[in-house]
Amino acid sequence: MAFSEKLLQEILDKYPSKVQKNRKKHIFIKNGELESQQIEANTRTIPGIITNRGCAYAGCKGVVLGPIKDMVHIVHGPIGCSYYAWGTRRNKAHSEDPTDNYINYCISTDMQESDIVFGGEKKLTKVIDEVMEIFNPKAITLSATCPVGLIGDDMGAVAKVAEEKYGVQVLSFSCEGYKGVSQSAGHHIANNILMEKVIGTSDLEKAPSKFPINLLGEYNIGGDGWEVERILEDIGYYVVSVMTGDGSYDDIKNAHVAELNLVQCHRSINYIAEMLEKKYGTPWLKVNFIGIQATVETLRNMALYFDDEELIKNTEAVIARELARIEPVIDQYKKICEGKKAFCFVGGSRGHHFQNLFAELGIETLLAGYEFAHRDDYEGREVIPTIKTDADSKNIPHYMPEADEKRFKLKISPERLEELKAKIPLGEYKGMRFDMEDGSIIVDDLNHFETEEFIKILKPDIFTSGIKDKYVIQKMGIPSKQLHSYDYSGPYAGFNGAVQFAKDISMGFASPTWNFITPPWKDQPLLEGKVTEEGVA
Ligand code: CFM
Repeated sequence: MAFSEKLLQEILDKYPSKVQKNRKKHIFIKNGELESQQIEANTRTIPGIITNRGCAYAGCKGVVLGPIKDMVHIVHGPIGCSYYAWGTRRNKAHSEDPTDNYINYCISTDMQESDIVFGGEKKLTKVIDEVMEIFNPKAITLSATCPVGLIGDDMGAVAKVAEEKYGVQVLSFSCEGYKGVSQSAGHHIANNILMEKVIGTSDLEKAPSKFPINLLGEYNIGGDGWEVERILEDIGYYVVSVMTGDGSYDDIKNAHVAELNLVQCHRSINYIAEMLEKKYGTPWLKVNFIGIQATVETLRNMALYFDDEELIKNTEAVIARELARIEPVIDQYKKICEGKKAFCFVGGSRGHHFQNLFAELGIETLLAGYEFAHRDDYEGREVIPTIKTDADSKNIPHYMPEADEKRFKLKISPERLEELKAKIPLGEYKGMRFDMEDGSIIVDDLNHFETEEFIKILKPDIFTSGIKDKYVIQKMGIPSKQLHSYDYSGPYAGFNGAVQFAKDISMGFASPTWNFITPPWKDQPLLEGKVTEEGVA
């Protein structure tokens, strides 16, 4: 069923007028005839609406820092902030030296009432002492949770004393959960400090091999990063660092020697990409390893950037070999998937990236959105100068380094850069809207009420989202695939990942389970009502 402005209005009509006015700005139906369609994003969720969003601490410690395997990540806060972030993101890591891989640990200061009343700095110092005694890591991060900011513990001072005492880097992150409006604030905070204090701190002046690249915004969920590295190394690239999936502190220190930065998740790491360009003159390329054609295009764009005959030859050889291997398998799954309709709602970049994979399997994306992305992730980076900073963004520090006098080096000539920019997304991201079909719906910070309403009208065959709505959706008789954690599966990136994804969602479609579920609206009378300013009508 095609969606219309009228149907959208019917959903919105159920809200009180103030809420309706607000939510209207977060939803649009793509209309390619309009040059621009502005969306409101990265603004505070209306109090009372239970949003899918996380917090600044989740974005900083959970998303960006957590996957760095050889640093110990200490959470300063009550235990719940640690426990509920422990092991759920599936950012895999392995290490040559298993004693230098702390990924499975959960380390918290376990603040109690007395720490809140009398201050928690002493306890934090004690935990650092214990961590040094037990693990003796090469570096530590400290992440603040909400109460730390409220009581004013000086984590920076504790970190400084510990650094002097132990001679290892102790990085302090003021990522109290309430900062900003979502985990997006935490990404920015983590990006700033990694850039300021870690990246470029090694003595390495030149990469040890040809075609050195950094892979930014790839967190190795379900092994995605490993599949991408397999392909890149097969072609002949040298991966200096991955930020931060299966990431290593020492590798991140060397990131300045790369000649190109690849940006997979634009939302969480575009800050570092920009800062690396400013400080070292390294351009960044928007890549996408989700989807077969997207992967192929990314590999060709990279080869074009380096413009090396051998590399181009290897790229084509790897593409041809991989396609010959996976296409017959994908074709089998396509028979099951063809003609299906999807909703795709994820955090900040997957809501866009997975649409390619759906399209390749013959699945149309009817509705997509992000929990916490910014306008540029929907509308393209050209809107950045027009984005107004509101009060919620003002407590997130903005950091931009100067060019490094010794190490700044243009990797390619300005003329060549301009020439390339016309062909490949160098320093450019066009956003989700650009790739979506006319008539499809784009929703920012989708909530549970809207989820149910859109499902009832459009009846998708699959809904890819997260744990917070998975079971509501499945009880409505619709298969739901988690695209944050990939449930228990993965990888979904690259060539092997595309096959795994096709297999997993085909199983979802083919399962007879759905025949045994009767959605509530099929046999229960529905109470229809409106919430108005005066109450329930
Ligand atoms: Fe980037 Fe991510 Fe995402 Fe993200 Fe996340 Fe994630 Fe995500 Mo969950 S960094 S924005 S903060 S791609 S944890 S690996 S799946 S919401 S769409």
